Amino acid sequence: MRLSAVTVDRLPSAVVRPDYDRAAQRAGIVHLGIGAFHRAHQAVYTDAAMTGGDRDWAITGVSLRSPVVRDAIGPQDGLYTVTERSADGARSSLIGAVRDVIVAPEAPDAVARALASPDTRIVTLTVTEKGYHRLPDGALDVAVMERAEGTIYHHLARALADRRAAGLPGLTLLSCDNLADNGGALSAALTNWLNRIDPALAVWFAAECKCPASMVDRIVPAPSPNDLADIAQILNMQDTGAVVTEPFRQWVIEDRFAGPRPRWELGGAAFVADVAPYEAAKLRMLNGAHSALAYLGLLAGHAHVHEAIADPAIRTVIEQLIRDEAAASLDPAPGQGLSAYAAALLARFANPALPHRLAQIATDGSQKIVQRWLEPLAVNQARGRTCPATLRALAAWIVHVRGDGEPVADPMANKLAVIWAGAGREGIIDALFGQHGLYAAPWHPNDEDKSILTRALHALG
Ligand code: CS2
Repeated sequence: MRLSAVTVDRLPSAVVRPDYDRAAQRAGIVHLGIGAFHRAHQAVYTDAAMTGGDRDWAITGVSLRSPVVRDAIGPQDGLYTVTERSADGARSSLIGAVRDVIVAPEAPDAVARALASPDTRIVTLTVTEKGYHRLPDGALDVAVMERAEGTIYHHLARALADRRAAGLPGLTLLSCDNLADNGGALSAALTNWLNRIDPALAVWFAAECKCPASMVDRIVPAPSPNDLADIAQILNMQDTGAVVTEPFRQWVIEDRFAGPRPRWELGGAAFVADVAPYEAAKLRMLNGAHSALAYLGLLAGHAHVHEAIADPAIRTVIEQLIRDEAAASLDPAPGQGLSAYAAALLARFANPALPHRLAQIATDGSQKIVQRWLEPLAVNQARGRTCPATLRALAAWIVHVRGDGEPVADPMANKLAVIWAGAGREGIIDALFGQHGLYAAPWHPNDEDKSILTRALHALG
């Protein structure tokens, strides 16, 4: 038996269910990039808002590339479960917020119709760092845009033009990706693109749409076949769209919308005037530590986060990175307790009930290191502080992208391999981070940084 609108009543009573009339809800949200993270995060908050009485915020999910999610939850009428796992046990909830999944390359017109529907007021995005097609300095990679159809900018530009032509209101475009100032980054890149293709549309976009920033947090490993088998035991039926996650979740959203929004606060979201302090803390402390665990952990032969953080040599580096380097680079908001946050992160990483593959976190490092490591390195440098732990992590990434160990899953894998081949171990630091290096901003190593990096490169690689 498989989960669907027909079988849903046969779920065990311990599974928490939404209590609104799913079929009666109109779709107010289009989500670009519907993967496990969205299903365990924004969709859960939206479900809470509708359970709390909000109406017409059903989600149309869009997969920008693969049909996997559509095939997993389409036959289940959009239904799937979220299971929170920790040392204390497991708790499953049924999520009803997703109405439909469109596979963009198969049906670009259906994506355009959903985005240009009068019911749609919000577009949320989890398209990963590389989905923004930015160069290492943050500028839009216009060459890619001109070569390839089907990026977020193509879909959004078409939708905005359709909405303007139909006299419809603008949209709130809400990035939920791990980028610094994700809303500003999306707005700047889209404006750049619109100015190239239709400058009047850029003016309409600026007047009618808003791109609030948001900080999203929940650890959601890609579900493994074992996870799906465990969930089938709990549910007494198959759920091919099931996701497993930790009990913790957090969403801090800049309160700047172009129109109505669901009361995501009913699911625990916080609306604030300035997301930046929360976003920087999350990117540098959680994600920065995650990437460090990934590259140092893989080099030490570990497979999962909870195993790497249990390795005393790695744990020492991670604690130092989080507390003495990442936290030290921040300017926290009043009441934002960084030391409690650090302690909570270390406990979350140690969760033995949620195996999180280091190789998953190691993907796309070229797109992640700026906001996770290079920006805090630059701030600390300006404040006169050296960051041995972050530099050790950076050395582990440099060794990783040489490409002779674990496979390098990264849009810049080839480019990095070519740079390595040309520069060798003597020249690689300058080739990546020197004045004319690949990462021309925001950080260049000083002499002390270079000698720490060089020693670590020898020790690790
Ligand atoms: C991870 C994130 O894969 C990665 O790069 O660091 O997906 C991380 O699990 C989430 O941001 C947690 O909120």
